[in-house]
Amino acid sequence: MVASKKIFGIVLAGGEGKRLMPLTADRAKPAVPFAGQYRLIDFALSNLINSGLTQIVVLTQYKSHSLDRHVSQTWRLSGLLNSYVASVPAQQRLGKRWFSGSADAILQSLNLIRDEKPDIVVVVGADHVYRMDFREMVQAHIDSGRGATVAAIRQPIELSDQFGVIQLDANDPTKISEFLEKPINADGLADAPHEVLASMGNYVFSTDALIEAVIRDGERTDSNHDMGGDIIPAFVEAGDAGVYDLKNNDVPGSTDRDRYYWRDVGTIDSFFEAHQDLISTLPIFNLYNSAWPIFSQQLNSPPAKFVRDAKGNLGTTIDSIVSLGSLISGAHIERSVLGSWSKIESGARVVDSVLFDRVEVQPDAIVQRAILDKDVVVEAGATIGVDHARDRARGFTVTESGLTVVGKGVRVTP
Ligand code: ADQ
Repeated sequence: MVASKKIFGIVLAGGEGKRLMPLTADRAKPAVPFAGQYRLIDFALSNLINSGLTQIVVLTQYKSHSLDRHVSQTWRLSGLLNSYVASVPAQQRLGKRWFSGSADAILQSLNLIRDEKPDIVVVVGADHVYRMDFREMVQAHIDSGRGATVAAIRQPIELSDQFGVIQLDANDPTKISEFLEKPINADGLADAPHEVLASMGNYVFSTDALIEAVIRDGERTDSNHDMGGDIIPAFVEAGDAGVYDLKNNDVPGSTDRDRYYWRDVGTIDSFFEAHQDLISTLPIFNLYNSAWPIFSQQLNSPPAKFVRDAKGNLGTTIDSIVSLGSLISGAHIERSVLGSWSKIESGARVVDSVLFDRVEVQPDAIVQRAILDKDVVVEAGATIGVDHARDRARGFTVTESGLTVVGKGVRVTP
């Protein structure tokens, strides 16, 4: 590990993800399926594991059942002494209350840090798609001698109100001089007026500095107990926060195309766009980089199978990702991502869509520009995404950009 320091990982996974409804109706945002075989949290956890961290806790609270199950079933670091990824639900150690914010989640989990006595704590969000080698960020943190280091990436200025926006010290470009959490107005960068430097919600702390900061924050009545809103601004005020720009990160196997990729898939539209990238011929984010694998649940499933239908009619599948266990017979699949155990039958069309696990599309049904949650059944001849007024009338979510989202287990009739 970096300079023989002991490093502890905390994944903040308690967020609700309201803007992803109905996909977060009964799962936490980090448990939302992505790219057929993954959950969003797999990206953060893969980055930490590939960076050599072996002691990682996942702090959960909101609708955490499927997240806890996924973490315990998938992320078993068995065999290595005292190596673990442990899902820790809110334990109400400091009284009968849930985490009031991400900093409170850490405050209520200090026993986990104290048990391990690390030198460094890496704190990351759980709902972004990216690759990052945290060893390099930890080294930069150690070299800086500061208490906190914030990972950052340039983002379009119009997204400022979704991110912590960083201003750098004029005399020392590694030091943060101002940190505004989700400002309505932000100043663009001197060399790129249409961009800001945004916090990725990933932090490296010296352990003592983090413990002191969350305890002090816990005593304040004027704090929302939020990492981005309260803890980082406190470090900045004390002149003790540095920045680590993702552009300096060199992940093994990455290319110039995907080195600077990071997506907050926090809305239905951004979630959909990230999938459209994956199925393009030359995607920006390359799932096939085996030098920095993204790990996920290993399903004990048969391979995906593509056949003509029983009458001999051919199907076509192009520009798509199809997960294990799927059966496609005489159907047309285009620019789509299909989850495990998809069943797409004769004459059906699935175009520009994202299907979660075990979706069934029966003969001659049409699914276009749609996201179907797991266990949805589209009955023979039914359509989704063809008539938006009708989709809304049937209780489906239709976004402004015209994507139809059908919640878990719904049976769609013609
Ligand atoms: P947001 O993502 O909007 O902004 P938040 O909702 O606090 O901030 O979520 C951050 C992470 O913490 C997520 O992974 C979420 O699941 C988790 N989380 C939220 N509340 C929690 C709680 N009570 N207990 C445990 N975990 C919780 C943050 C930063 C910004 C930064 C963006 C980048 O605050 O400064 O720019 O991330 O997307």
